[in-house]
Amino acid sequence: MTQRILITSALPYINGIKHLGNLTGSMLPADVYARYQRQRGREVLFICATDEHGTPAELAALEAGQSIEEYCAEWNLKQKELGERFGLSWDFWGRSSSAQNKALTQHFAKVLWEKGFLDIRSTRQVYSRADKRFLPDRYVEGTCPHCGYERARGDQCENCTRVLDPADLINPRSAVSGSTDIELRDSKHVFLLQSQFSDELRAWIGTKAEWSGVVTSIALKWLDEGLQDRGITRDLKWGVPVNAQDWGPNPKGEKPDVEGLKDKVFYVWFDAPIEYIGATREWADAIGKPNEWERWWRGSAVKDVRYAEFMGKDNVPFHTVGFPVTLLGANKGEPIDQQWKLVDVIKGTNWLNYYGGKFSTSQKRGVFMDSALEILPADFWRWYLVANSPESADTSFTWQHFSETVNKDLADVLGNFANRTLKFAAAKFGGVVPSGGTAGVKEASLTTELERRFGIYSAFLEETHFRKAAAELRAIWTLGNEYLAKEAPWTEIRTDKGRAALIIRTAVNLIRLFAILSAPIIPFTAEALMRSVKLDPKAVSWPKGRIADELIVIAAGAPIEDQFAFTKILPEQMAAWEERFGGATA
Ligand code: B3M
Ligand code: ZN
Repeated sequence: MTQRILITSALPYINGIKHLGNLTGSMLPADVYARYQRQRGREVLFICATDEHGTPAELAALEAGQSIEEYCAEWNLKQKELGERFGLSWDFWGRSSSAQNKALTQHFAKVLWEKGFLDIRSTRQVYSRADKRFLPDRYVEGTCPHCGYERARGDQCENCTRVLDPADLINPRSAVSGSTDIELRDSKHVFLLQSQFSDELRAWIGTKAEWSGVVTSIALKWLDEGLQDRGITRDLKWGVPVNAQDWGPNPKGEKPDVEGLKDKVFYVWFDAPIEYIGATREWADAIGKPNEWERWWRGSAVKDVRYAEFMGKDNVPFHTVGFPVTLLGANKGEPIDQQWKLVDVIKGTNWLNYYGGKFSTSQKRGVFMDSALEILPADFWRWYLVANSPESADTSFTWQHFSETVNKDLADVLGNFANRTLKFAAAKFGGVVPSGGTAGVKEASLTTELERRFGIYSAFLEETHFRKAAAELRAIWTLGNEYLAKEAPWTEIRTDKGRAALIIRTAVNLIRLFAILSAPIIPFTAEALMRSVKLDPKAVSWPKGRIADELIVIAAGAPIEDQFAFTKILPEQMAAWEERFGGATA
């Protein structure tokens, strides 16, 4: 097994605060995986960044009365701060508008052109004279020719879901200004010849047996429908400029139409995945080792790095087709030490809904990262979102379900176990780990069961099945609770103080073990648990040997805290939040 693990989560778009659906689909599972792999002692690089180009960012900046540069700089920092407060343990948080990404994006375009995988075509684009700009399809509005809906967008009618072309719309107008002073103009654009890669992609996807069903089926659906060549440039100002003047001749000996391609930028979905590499380069520059990024992306990385990508299912096509074509194209004819690393594992998640409907940034529907942290600590959310991760099907958030899950699992099972143990030790053993007694058959069977579940739990984490992993972790905590309830040290102490001491010593060691095993999912709670038994909160290496050895780490005489406090969500709080965020009525 390789020891170098590269992890990326889909790059959150720059325009504002992300909702819990965004968090649970990409950033959170990537973090759980990164934390787990670090605990295993593997070399991990966990990269994320804001995705900053494209029209929505431009329009958001306009609305905020800021320059696009100011707007992006501000929101990049805000998103970073919120992510860190959620415990997202990125090794680097970059920006797709960085100089590093610009250089790489332009590099890939040049290479792809010179290898014959780009084509320049003339297209008809909507130009708004009032706005003095070309309009992307979705910023043209008009009446749907199929159903008569008056606010259909140029790419699709929301009402009847038919896919449209802006030219189909009746009474077309600019969604930016509302102006009807628009026309179709010819414009040159660069196309990525994806259609040439169908067979190669199919063969490549065929080797990925470990991908989840939703990822493979979405990828294959695109291939089955016939891969279209894709326009990778746009008539915009904000983005990576098309550098056609730097391109040499293609294999047919043709030079690009430099004049026709001036004033264009690359399409945001072309440069955004390249930012995975770009951000790695930003990281390498930031740590003062400018060549270090190559170890993760080129040459030896192809074999020695295991690369995992995390994303919501809507992003799957771009990661199973678009980005791989960029890399496969660039790799064509290159020796192995010049090749780019392609992804090994794609983890795609289904939707987390809010009361059965979509979380929506534009409609402000659902719970967003900032307000979530305003009302509760990060681990409440982390636990709920991982334990109910929409891994095999869409799932629905409700305040009721959220409160029940968190209260039951974190307070009644985990928190209560730690608290009862510490309180009893304080009351009966002077607040230190008591000596006396020897482990017997009860401890042996506890250990056997822990060992078995620990193996399953580790395997689920390794395979990125986090929802199942959380269920297994909950079962592990329950073993502790059951042990305490059955062995009842509060009864034993009346007749056999040594036995009671042994039970509490075992339970204190279980607090440490539970902290270590919980750290990937609820890192803040894990630290608090470690502190409650007066251990270094960061000393959470994954158990390597037998679980029995983990249960004798904290020896008799060691000092411990006298309680472990864990808040519960009260019914009146839940009712207030339901009201504030609009539960079923949202
Ligand atoms: N920014 C996700 C989105 O906004 C998109 C992901 C890019 S990953 C390279 O839907
Ligand atoms: Zn329609």
